[in-house]
Amino acid sequence: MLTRRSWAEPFRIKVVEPVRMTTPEERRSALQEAGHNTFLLKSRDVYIDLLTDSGTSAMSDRQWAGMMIGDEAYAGSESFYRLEAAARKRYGYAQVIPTHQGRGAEHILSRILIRPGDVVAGNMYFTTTRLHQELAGARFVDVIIEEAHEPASQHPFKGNVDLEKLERVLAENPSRTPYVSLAATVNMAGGQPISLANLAAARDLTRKHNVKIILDATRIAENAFFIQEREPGQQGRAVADIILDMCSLSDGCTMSAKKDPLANIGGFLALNDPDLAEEARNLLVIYEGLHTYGGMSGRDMEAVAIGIEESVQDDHIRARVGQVRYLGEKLMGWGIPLVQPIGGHGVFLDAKAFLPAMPREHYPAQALAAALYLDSGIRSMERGAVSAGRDSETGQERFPRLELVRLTIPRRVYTQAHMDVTAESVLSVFEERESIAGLKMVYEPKYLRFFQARFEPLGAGD
Ligand code: P70
Repeated sequence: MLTRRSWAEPFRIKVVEPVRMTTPEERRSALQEAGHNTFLLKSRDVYIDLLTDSGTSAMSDRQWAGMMIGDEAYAGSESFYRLEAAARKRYGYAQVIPTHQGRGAEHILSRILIRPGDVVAGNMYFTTTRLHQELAGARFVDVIIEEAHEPASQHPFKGNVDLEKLERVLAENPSRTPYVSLAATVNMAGGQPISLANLAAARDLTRKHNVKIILDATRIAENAFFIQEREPGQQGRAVADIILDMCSLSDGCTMSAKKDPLANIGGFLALNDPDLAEEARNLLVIYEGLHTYGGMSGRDMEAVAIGIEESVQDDHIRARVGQVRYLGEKLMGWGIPLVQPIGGHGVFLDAKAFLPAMPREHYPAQALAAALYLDSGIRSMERGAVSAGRDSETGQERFPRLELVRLTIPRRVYTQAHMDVTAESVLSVFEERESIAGLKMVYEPKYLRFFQARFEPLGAGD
């Protein structure tokens, strides 16, 4: 008897992009040239690119057609009004402020809401989000539940806020907490969702303290899918309706349109308060562009507007998360240590469990990402100590409990056979894991060091 129905894609392929296969020698020299940092590899040297799901989606025929009708007027572009209408309809906020990408929105938001000495609480940090909060003078406090830091924990909503921790932060910093920064899903925890009930409880708590909630809605459709699947009473509801419920429990959001909304570039800040929106638009014209383009071209805005619509369809999101889960379950079946449950946008290998003998100071996740590239030309991303960087006050290196390698799946780009090849390469690296050497950092940039840092393998004498 057939007991399960597969998640097959609700599309067929019309255009393909050839990729290059490389030899082990070519990969060895490419890796060396890149300072053992997958961010510094050239795309032409990569076979399956799982660095990120950001700006790497395959656009639909409708999005490409929309590009042609993009209105490139400097002011009052038709494409902006279509983007504004789509964002209002699907996320429910009154004010939509376009930005060149997510961090543009984070910058403007941090500047209008944060005063030096403030505290921002959130469900785990994200690199660019926290840096903008810190640059505006705030200190970030993590209030995610403990389970989020444990790769093997099966908690269905590892993105949830620990309400006691949040209550403590709010009580200890009266009128110094401008907003709580909540991500859906939580990238650094492994693409883990927050539940509607937890979000509602956080909303009740922050209301009492007169504190706003700002969502990072970058992957909210994936979060809504998990709510539909796992949260009592939510089965049978449309993902689009769950997204609207989530947004209604907040005062605004930042969005990177390079993820959920299936565009190659773009983003926005959305707010309900018209006065705050006015302040934001004032800064926007300095840093991003006029309030009817915010750093995007007309055709980009058109692609985002259409992408938003496509991203909230149940069939789309089921197949998207289904593909990620296919890869994760295959690896789990072979005993590869990874973050469970499988997240929305990628499979996160647990580098500490993969390389248990390697000290944290030798950057096991960075070393594992390099080894995987060497094996097969698959590019992944370090999400551990290198990403966490240094404490902005003490300058000490931060060693987060999670030391992960992210295999991030671009939307609508790779096939099931690509997932099989990826899984097989991870298995072969796992079988040879004793031979993986640790790394030392030989160049460290001041901000967001993971993007451009360089490493050298440690020899027997180090
Ligand atoms: C990734 C990308 C971007 C991102 C995000 C969340 C939850 C905001 C943003 C910023 C790109 C990236 C960024 C920093 C380090 C590594 C990779 N995430 N919030 O690959 O949006 O990139 O448009 O400015 O995930 O996860 P944007």
